[in-house]
Amino acid sequence: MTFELQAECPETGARAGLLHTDHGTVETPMFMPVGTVGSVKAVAPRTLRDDLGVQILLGNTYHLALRPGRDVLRTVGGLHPFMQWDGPILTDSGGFQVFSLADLRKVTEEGVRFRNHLDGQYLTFTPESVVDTQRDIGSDIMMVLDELTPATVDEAEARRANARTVRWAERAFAHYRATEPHYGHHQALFPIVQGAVFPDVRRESAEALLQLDAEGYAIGGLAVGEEAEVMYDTVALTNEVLPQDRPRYLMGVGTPQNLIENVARGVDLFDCVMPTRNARTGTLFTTDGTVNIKNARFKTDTSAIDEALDVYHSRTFSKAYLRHLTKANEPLYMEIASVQNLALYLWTMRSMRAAILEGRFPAFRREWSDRLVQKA
Ligand code: PRF
Repeated sequence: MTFELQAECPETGARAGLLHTDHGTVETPMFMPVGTVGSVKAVAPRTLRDDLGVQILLGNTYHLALRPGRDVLRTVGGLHPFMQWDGPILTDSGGFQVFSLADLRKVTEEGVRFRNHLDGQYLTFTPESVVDTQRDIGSDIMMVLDELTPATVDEAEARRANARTVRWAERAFAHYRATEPHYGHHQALFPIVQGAVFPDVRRESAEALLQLDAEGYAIGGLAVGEEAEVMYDTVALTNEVLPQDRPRYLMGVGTPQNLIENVARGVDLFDCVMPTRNARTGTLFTTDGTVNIKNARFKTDTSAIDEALDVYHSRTFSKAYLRHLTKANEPLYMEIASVQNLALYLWTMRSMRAAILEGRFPAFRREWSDRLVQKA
């Protein structure tokens, strides 16, 4: 995997680049739709690629290890052929999901033991086992197991958890370097910077992980309840330590405004459930701002969902029709709303990339950062 930096905004930290993987090139900055169990909910891979311009998907090791499980994944040749997506795939390690989904868990130096949310069986994830599972999945970018802390931790606890995350990353890399991919394509491994909102712990984390000489770095532990400005400051100071010539991935972020503000601070890759999850509760992200389509004012609104986006679903169906489908709980509403929200996210990323390459990112940011989250 190689990362080619193409342009940097002279006034902000924004960058445009190309991330070359064995499954194709990702134009950065880029957003990765979440395909937790091997499907972006309600949207087929062809729509993602051809209609939306999606270039890379995210999958979850935690869910895929439980179902369909490692034996099935190995037998079918990994996730790419199984789900009929031949572009790049990044998998999260399961660290975050164990902390948010499993009901009982015990973290030791060895790893994390937990009762899974599907059948209640006890399982253990270790830094080594999650690399092995991601080898079975065949993701192009694998993530290390990390220890998550709640938003409320104090500095001493953040330092202790981060020290363990660093030791786990060292074990993951030793195992990674001692094992081979199963399916012939290269798999990168990214460590995850933690340290909550404490500048010194963040810097210690990033500096320690630099020793691993990884192909890219992730920033975790943010968007867990802190103020947006605190997230932005933490991203900015972390990116001062991370190498210029490697991609930076901010995990689980965020609103369209969060994407713009973090690109301005040097982030290259994002993933978030927000566009697809919020679609299923009726929240639409549009070029006119954010709305809930169930609102009575859309009852007879025959205007297109989002005329400004060059996407079939956005231009063809009316707001009144999507409101009706949503209120009637008709399955088609999920597809239309998910496609609209992903279209807006992908449009935002493409627009930022073009603006960075053409030297007008600050103007784009001024025009759109607030506008995309305003109530339309
Ligand atoms: N670690 C991992 N996955 C994540 C996060 C993290 O900190 C976050 C935090 N926003 C989202 N997904 N492994």
